[in-house]
Amino acid sequence: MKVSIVGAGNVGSTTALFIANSGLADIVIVDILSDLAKAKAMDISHALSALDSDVTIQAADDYKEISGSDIVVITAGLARKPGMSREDLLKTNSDIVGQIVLKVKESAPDSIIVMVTNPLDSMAYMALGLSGFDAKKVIGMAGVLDSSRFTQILSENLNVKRSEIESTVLGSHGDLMVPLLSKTKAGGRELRDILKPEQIEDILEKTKKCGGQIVSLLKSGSAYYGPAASCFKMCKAILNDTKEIMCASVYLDGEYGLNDVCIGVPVRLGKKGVEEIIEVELSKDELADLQGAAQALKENNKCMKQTE
Ligand code: LAC
Repeated sequence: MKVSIVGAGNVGSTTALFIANSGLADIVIVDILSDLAKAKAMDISHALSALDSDVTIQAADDYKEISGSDIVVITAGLARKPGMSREDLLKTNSDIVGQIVLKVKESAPDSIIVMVTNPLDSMAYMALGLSGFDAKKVIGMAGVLDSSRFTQILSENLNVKRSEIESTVLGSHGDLMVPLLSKTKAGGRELRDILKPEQIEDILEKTKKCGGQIVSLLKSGSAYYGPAASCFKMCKAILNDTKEIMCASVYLDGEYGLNDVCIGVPVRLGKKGVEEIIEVELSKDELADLQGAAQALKENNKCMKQTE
């Protein structure tokens, strides 16, 4: 199996390390800064040698090298600076990602695109339009990350092991994410049975803000271990054809009453990409929040089209 990663920054190279370390696939790293890609590939190859792994990792100057990829992970683009929202990156990153998608279409037309660049729901939507790929084959990474963050914060607050928490986060990756309280359980119990409404509100707020908090603390760049691990989890489900259910940003065509938008919902991932979009029952408020998030994304997508 082969995974190509576009963008040799922190998210791209850490994703490469996770995938390489698992022995799941051979890896190609592409970056406009070709020395950066070379350095990361070389360094990871030394790590693989220390770990007695036989998968290969190489840097590529030319997109021809990504041909035959099962998955192309796109992480290239600017990260947020302190105080910026993900949406502030819309114009710059749509220019960068647009060029990349056209090259992926040409060199790896049978691949599945996993989009990581922010604002990722809009980048996934654009990638789908520009590539002309089947909608099953363009998948945005965020639901896994947001659910992982929600789980972690619940675990800290409730002193319950992460493995005993079930959480699901839908919607867009940003302030309009929609954590499903009706589907969240800790130690087998519903949140509203163990927490006061204001405590739940505080945890939800922390889940929404922790990506921005990491940006402020780092002072340069944004989170990468969490995003890379989430991306790896998705790639593993696709390459191993596990049909596991996780949340991801995918194109909706009527599901949840929504159309013409890529947004986070539960999906089953396997070798065809999105094998199924799962329509879970939502409370009235959750559905209204999901629709609100979709509306905001459509506005962003419209702005992106106007500036193309
Ligand atoms: C974050 C960025 C990757 O949430 O969107 O950390």
